Amino acid sequence: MSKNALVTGITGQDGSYLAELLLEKGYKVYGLRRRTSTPIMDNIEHIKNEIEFIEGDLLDQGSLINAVRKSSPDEVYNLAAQSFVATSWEQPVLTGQATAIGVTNMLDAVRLTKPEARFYQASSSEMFGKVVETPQKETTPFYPRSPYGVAKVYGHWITVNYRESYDMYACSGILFNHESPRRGVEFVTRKVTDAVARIKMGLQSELRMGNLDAKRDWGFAGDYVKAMWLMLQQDSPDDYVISTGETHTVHELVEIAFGYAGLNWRDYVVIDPKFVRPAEVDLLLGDSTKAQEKLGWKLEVGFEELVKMMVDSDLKKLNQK
Ligand code: NAP
Ligand code: G4F
Repeated sequence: MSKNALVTGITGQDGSYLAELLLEKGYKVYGLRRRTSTPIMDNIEHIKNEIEFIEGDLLDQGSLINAVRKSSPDEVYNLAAQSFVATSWEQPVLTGQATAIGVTNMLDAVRLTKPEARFYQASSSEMFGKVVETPQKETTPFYPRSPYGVAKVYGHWITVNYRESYDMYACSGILFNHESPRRGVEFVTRKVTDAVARIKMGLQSELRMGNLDAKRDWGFAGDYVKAMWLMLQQDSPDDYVISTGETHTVHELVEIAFGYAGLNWRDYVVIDPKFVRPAEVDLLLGDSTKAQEKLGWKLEVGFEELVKMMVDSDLKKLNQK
């Protein structure tokens, strides 16, 4: 018998890779989708006919109950969120409503409608913020540095709380930054690779950026969604860090991306205070030993390969226009 999965955030980067993985595994995939005036489904255009969409929003409890009822899921992946850290200072309340309270709305919809469904919460390394130890692992205390990070800490603990209060199979995946050609263009990796392609094609002359000294543990989204699935296939629910165990500066990212296209980044990158954040997360470096040992999860794409994949994809997109 095939399993049913309900994925929130299906139009996003991770939702698209996870939907592909679940369809490959024979799942019936239901996707929660918000109604938008201009429907953009670039990430899932190629699989949209295989997905059953249910209209809903994390802010609308009734729509979530309806989604769980309609899909009768064996597994629920809660990926939806206001996920851009910089925006969380511009819209802190909305970020709290979607990224924090939205998790309770989803957990409660599952608890009331199909409590035996397995639940995955998309937690984040942003929760470690001003890190208190390096590398960061499951037991590292949180010290969030943005309204987004604060909201994710709430989402993490409410997931743990529902597991402990109601004996639900609920897992929190603490994922470090993961990227791909499907990453939104406002995030730093894609902002850089998109600009490199545009500059190479003569469509852009400079790239304005913020803090080049920040360090991140960047992996490939396609590898990370496999960990989400593995977390829901275990005998008992638990929380796991997913990371590469390598850290790189934004500066290195810029150098590799421009260099790969035969460009010197110094000729194009301009530091603009507009992109510097009110409070920064200076260093993220994860230790995913637990996931490797207990889930058998492993990394396939390394940092340099990832950056080159994204530059190639952005060049290809422009060449097709
Ligand atoms: P993303 O590309 O920004 O996708 C976010 C998704 O959430 C989109 O499908 C969006 O729908 C949906 N969404 C936003 N607000 C919603 C609401 N109120 N109701 C219903 N849907 C809503 O994010 P991602 O990179 O795939 O990340 C997936 C999840 O993992 C997020 O929770 C993110 O915070 C978390 N995470 C990401 C990373 C990373 O490095 N990528 C690391 C750790 C954790 P629309 O298309 O309609 O906007
Ligand atoms: O790509 P970013 O915007 O990602 P950030 O803030 O690390 O958050 C991402 O990863 C989290 C996991 O740790 C997720 F939870 C979250 O949803 C999101 O996916 O910025 C990365 C770094 C920051 O230090 C930022 O200050 O790049 C620095 N940066 C420097 N110049 C810039 C820029 N970031 C952006 N977006 N744009 C710039 O021009």
